Amino acid sequence: MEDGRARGKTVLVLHGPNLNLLGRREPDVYGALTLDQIDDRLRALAGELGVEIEIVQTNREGELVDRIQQAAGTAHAIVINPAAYTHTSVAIRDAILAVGLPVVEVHLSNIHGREEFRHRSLISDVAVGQITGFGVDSYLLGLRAAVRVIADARRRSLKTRRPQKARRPA
Ligand code: CA2
Repeated sequence: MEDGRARGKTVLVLHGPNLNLLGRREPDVYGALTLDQIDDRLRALAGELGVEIEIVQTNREGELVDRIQQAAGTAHAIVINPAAYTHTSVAIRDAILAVGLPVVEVHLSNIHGREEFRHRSLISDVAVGQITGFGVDSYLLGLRAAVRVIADARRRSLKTRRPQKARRPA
């Protein structure tokens, strides 16, 4: 258990379009694991860290937007691989800004080492951070980062709510 302050909190993991094909095509770029195998590793790590995890894959931009909006009431942080929408989606960016939840952007491949059009992310500056190029470990590091962010926020809120020590009368 890394930080008990996040125990019982929920992290939403969102996988964007075509990631359901993982393990079946382009293993040189995206690795040999299937999405189910990545999800199994995420669930195992969530168990170790003591957090709840919800995982969704969709090929639809609008569904990613819906899930981000719904997360406002159900999750404490989001780990997202927006896949191709990383480079195009103002709608996903706006949804992230609207809900105000901490978001960790992850990519299997190093988007900065690939074609020019992949270098730009519309998400990175509204995310807490971006983890790119570590294969499945990008997701696992992303989950650890999300848990850390939740724990830090909780620590800060406990600090501001803690009653001040009574002062001795002069
Ligand atoms: O490296 C990543 O995680 C990406 O988000 C993956 C996206 C790509 O558009 C981004 O630039 C970087 C593509 C996901 C497509 O996944 C496939 C998996 C197997 C076979 C074909 C595509």
